[in-house]
Amino acid sequence: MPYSQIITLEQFIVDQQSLYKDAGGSLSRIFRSLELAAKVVNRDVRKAGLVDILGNHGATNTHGEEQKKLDVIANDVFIAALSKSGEVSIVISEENDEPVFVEGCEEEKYIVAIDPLDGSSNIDVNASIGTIFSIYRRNAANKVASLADCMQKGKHQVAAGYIIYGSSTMLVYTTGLGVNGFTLDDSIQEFCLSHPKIQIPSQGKVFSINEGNYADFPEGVQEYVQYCKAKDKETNRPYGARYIGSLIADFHRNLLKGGIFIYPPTEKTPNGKLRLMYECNPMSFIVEQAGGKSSTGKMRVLDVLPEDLHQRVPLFIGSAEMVDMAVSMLNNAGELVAADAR
Ligand code: AHM
Ligand code: MG
Repeated sequence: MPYSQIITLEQFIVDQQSLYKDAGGSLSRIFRSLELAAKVVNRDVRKAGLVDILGNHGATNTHGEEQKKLDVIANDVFIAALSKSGEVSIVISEENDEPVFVEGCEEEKYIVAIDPLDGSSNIDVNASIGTIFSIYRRNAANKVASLADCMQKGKHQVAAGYIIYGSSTMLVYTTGLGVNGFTLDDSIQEFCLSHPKIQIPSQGKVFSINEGNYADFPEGVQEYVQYCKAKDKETNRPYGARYIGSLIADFHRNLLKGGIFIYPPTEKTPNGKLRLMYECNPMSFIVEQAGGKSSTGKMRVLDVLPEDLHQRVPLFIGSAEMVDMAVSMLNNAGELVAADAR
């Protein structure tokens, strides 16, 4: 592409700034910090096999899971970059039990939630991983930031996005004005607009779910999986099954091509596995902005009022028609089978 046609992330954000509700430049400064951190983490991810940054760090996170070294690095890098932006009063992270209150920024307007390295079990096998972020405005009535400022419904996000460290590195984000994707051009170290105005097809041909847990799925989810695998020319079934085990990678593919990702409640994990604040809310904001849908199976994810920073919710997310169908089967379990039997 000729240099004159390149639109960098920074340029794009400056051009869009007047459209943001907060046109004071604060959000742009936060984005600049996220972009810098993304480049640093990208560099580390790319050399993960070369230097001793693979493997477990020894510590376990809030959820009792082992942290990988790269998780720790990514967490430190994003928190440091966001703290330095001067615009963020609190950073909450999937990897930290407690919120990080940024020193000297107690009165700043923004709160950022991050999953610094999602899908980290894929690091050792060189599959795609990513960073997820979500930005909220603080309650202006409170002079100083507090934990209560973090407990907001996802529909109040002012921006959300992810960076996927895949065969190329991309940053995809929304500020509520549609979804745009930027690919990192290694040669100039800039994220360049490559996927403008992303729209998810209303119907896809792919379903993504960890079918190994089938026996533990609710009846309605089992029925939906059977529906996806059944032959039917008219509706283009069976659908393809694609599951990487890295939410960002599965989500990103479905966003571009159409499809549904499900992490249902199971017997072992009645609220699913994914975290509301760090994974489900940002992805839900993005998918809705791209014309798709997201549900816990009972309600719109973005309407869930968080009770705990690290709470989990079941997730049905992707192409609108597929999510509608899956949720309706979940809630009408047994009826389809009964109807078939008649
Ligand atoms: P992580 O935050 O510890 O990496 O876990 C989240 C990941 C998601 O990326 C992925 O969708 C899910 O866990 C896969 O879980 P499972 O292996 O149970 O299918
Ligand atoms: Mg995660």
